[in-house]
Amino acid sequence: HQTVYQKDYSAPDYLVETVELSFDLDPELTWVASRLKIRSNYDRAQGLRPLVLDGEELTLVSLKLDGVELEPARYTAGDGALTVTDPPESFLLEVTTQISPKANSALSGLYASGPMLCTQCEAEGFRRITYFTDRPDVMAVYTVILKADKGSCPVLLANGNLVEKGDLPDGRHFATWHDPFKKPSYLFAVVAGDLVHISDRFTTMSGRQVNLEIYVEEKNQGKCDHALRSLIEAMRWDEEQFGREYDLDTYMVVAVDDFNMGAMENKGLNVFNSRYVLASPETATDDDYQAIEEVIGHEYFHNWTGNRITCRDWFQLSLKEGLTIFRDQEFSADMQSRPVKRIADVRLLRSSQFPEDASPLAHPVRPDSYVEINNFYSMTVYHKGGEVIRMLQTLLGREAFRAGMDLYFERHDGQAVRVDEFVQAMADAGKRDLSQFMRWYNQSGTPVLTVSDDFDQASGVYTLTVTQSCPPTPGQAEKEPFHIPLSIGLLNRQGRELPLQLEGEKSQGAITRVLELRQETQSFRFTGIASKPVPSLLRNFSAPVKLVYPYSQDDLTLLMTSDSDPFVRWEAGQVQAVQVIMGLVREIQAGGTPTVPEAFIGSFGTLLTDQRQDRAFLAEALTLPAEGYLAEQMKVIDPAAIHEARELVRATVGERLRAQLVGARAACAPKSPYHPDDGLAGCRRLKNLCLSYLMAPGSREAIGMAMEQFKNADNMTDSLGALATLAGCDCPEREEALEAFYRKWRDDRGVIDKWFSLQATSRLPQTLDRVLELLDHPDFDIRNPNRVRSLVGAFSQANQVRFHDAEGRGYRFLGDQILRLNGINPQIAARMLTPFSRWRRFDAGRQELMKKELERILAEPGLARDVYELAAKSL
Ligand code: B3K
Ligand code: ZN
Repeated sequence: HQTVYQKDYSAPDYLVETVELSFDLDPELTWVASRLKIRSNYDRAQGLRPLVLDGEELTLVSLKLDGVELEPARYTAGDGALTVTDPPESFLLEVTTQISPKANSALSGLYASGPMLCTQCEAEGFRRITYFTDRPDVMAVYTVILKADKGSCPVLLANGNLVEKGDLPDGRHFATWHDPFKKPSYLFAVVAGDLVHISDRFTTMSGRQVNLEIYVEEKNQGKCDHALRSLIEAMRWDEEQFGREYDLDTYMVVAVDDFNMGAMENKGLNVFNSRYVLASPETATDDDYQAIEEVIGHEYFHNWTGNRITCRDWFQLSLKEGLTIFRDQEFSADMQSRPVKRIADVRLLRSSQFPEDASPLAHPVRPDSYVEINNFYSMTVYHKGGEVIRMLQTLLGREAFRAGMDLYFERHDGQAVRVDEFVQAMADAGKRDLSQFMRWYNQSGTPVLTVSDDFDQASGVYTLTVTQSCPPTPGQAEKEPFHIPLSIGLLNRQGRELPLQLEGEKSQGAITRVLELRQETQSFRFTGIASKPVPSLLRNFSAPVKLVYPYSQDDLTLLMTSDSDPFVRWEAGQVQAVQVIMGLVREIQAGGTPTVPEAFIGSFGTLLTDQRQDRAFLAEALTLPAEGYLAEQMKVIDPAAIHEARELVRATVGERLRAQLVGARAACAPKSPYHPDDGLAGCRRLKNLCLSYLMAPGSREAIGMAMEQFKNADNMTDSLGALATLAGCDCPEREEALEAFYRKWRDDRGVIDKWFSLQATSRLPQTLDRVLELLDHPDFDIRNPNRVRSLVGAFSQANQVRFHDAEGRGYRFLGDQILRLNGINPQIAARMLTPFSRWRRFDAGRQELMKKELERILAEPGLARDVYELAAKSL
C-alpha cells in the first residue's frame, strides 16, 4: 500500500472540460458510456505525457479517441488506471464500461440500497463508476442521461436541472440532467428507484424560486417534515448570516438506508443516511431531531463552503469540513440554546478528538500524508478544524471574520484552493499576520496551557502567567508555540466581574478579554485590583486546549454560581466532579471503602433545586463526566475502577437526593402532548436524567417509575429514556420492556437500531454475551453500516467497562468483526478499529491483549488499505 504525500502535489497534466455520461441502469449490470472533452494542462514542448485516468472495479468495453477506436498499443488498462500513451493536445475520449451495483458492498461508487440505486463518490468513488481524473482540482460541467426500467425505477435523479425526460421501448424510460456549475467528480451523484417525494418552495433573497424536494421510500413519506423545515431554516440562516444564496432551481435530498457516513453534499442532490432525514415524535428522540437539523444544515452550507469553492487536493479537506462544521455549529446555536450547544460541542471534542490527538493516529488538521484518504475524515479534520475557524473568529472579531468570509467567496468562487487561501483572506480582511496561526493546521497534538498567578496587594497588580506546551505526536517530536486566543475574566470573592485593565492601558477595560498567546511563556499584568481575584479562564472554550490551573473547591463553587460565562460555569462543575470521582478511583485502587464527599452531594442538591437556571443547561451541569472522559484523566486507564467510582456517585446521588430528584422530575412532566419544537427538550432531558439517578441504586420504587414512563410515553425521547435505564437494571422488568419495545417497532429500522445499541451499551456484566447473541439475531445485518454501528460500534466505543473486559473477550469480538467487515466494507471496518488505537493507554495485561488483536488483523491476507493503515499505525 502506497503513501501519498502533500509535498508531492503537482497540477493535473490534463483537464476535463465537459463530461457526458449515459447510464443504462440495472442492479446486476449497469453500462456507463462517457464522453470527455479533454485538453492538456502542461507545457508540451518539454515532452509528451500520458493521460492517466483512475478506475477501479470497472470492465472496459470500448475506448475511442476523437471518434476512432483506440488501438491496443496506444493504451493500457488495469491496476487502478487507464493510460493513454500519446494523446493530442485536446480531444474527445469516449469510454464504455460495465459495473455491478449489486455486488458493491463497499457502498462507494454506484450501489444498491433497498429499492434504489444510488452513488457515493467522495472521496474517490467516482473512479468506481467510470475512468476519470478523480481528483478535486479537475472541475467540469456534467450532462447525465439515465435510462432504467420504468416500473422498478420511476424516479431518475442527478445533479443540476432536469432537461428532458421520456419513454423508451421495452418498458424503459430516461431522464437528462445538466449541472451548469463546474464541479469536481466527488460531487457527482445519481439516484434511481421507486421513491416518493414531499416538497416545498423557498424564495431566495434576490427573489428566485427554488423547489425543495425530499425523496424517500413510500412508507416514510410521513417522516420528512422536520428535514424539510430544517432545510428552509438553513437556507434563510445562510442568507442572513453570510449573505449566501442558493444557486440552482432545485435542491433535492434523498434518504437511503445503507450509507457509510451521515450524508453527502453532492451538488443539488444530497444523499443522506436515512437516520438524518426521517423523524416522527413516536420514532425519533429530541436528539434525533436536533441531529437532523444539524446535518441538513451542514450539507446545505457545503454548497458554498465545499462546492462553489472546493479543495485543491485532499490534504486540504478541513478547508471545507472544518469551516462547514463551524457553520453548522453556529446554525444550531442560533436555532436552540447557544450555551448548551457549545457545551455539547466541547464534550464531543474532548471525548473523541482529544483522545485521537493523543493516540498513534494523531495527525494535523492538514495531514502531511495518507495511505487511504477515507481514514482522514476524522474528528481532527472536522471538529478540531471547526475550532480552528472559531479561533479565527475570536481573534478577528465577528465583523472582520465576516469580511474575511466575503473576501474568500469573492476571490475564490469557482476554484479549488488550499487552506492557505482561506487564511490569507482572513488575514487581509482583519489586517492581521496569521502566519503563526497556520501552525494549528500543521502541528498535531492538544496544547496544554499551564496557568499560574500572583497578586501584589501593595500595587494592586494581578499577574497571570501562561505557559504553553504540546506533547510529541507521530513524526512531530518538537512543536513551535501556537497562536492561541485565551478568553478570560476576573471575579472578586463576591462573584463580581472586574474590569480588565492591562498595565499601561488608559481606558477602563471590558470584563471579558481575549489574551493572545504567541510565546512559550507570557505574563499579563492587570492593574487596579483590590484583592486576589478568581480567574475565569478559557471562556466559551476559546481554544481547543487543556487547561491546568490549581483551582480550590471554593474557587470552583464561586465560578459555578457566579461566572457570567455559561461554559465556565458548566466547566467548574465538571472539574469538581472529575476531582471527586478520581479521588474515589484512587481509594478503590488502594482497596479502601470509598465514600462520596458530603460537600459534593450538597452542591449537587443546590444545583438541582436552583429555579433560576434554564432546564437544558441544568441537565448539562448535572450530567457527570463520561467514563471515556474520566479515562483521559488517568495515566494508566482503569476501566473497572472508573465505572465503579462513577456508579457510586450516581447511586449516592439517587439515594440521598431522592426527594429532590422526584420533585425535579415531576416539575418537568409535560402538560401538553409532545411536539419536537415545544421548547421542552431541555425539560425532557432533565426529567430523564433524574430518572437515571433514581434508578442507580436500583430500588423497586424507581423501577416502577421507569416502567410507568415506558408504558405511558407518547414520544420516543421518554420511551427511550425509560428503556435505557431499564436496560441497565438487573431486574425482571428489563426483558419485559425490551421485548415489548422490539415487538412494537420491529418494522422500523431506525428504532431497531436504537434497540440494538441500548443493549450493547448496558453496563450489566452479561452484556458481551448478549451482544454475541445479537450478532445472530435475524435483524442483524453486517452489510448495513447503521446496524454495525448500533451493535459493534456502540459496544466497543460507548461501553468502556464491558469492552475492556480483563480477559480480552471484548477485544476478540471486535477483532473478529473487523476481519469480517474487511472483505465487505473496508471503510466501516476501519472505523471500527478506533478503540484498538488507544491500546497504549491501558495496563500491561490489556495492552498485550489488544496488541494481539492488532497483530491478528495485520496478518490477514488481502487486508484493505483502510484497515491496514490504521492497524499498522496503531502498533
Ligand atoms: N463530505 C461528506 C463526507 C464524505 C466521507 C467520505 N468517506 C459528508 C460531509 O462531511 O458533509
Ligand atoms: Zn461536511
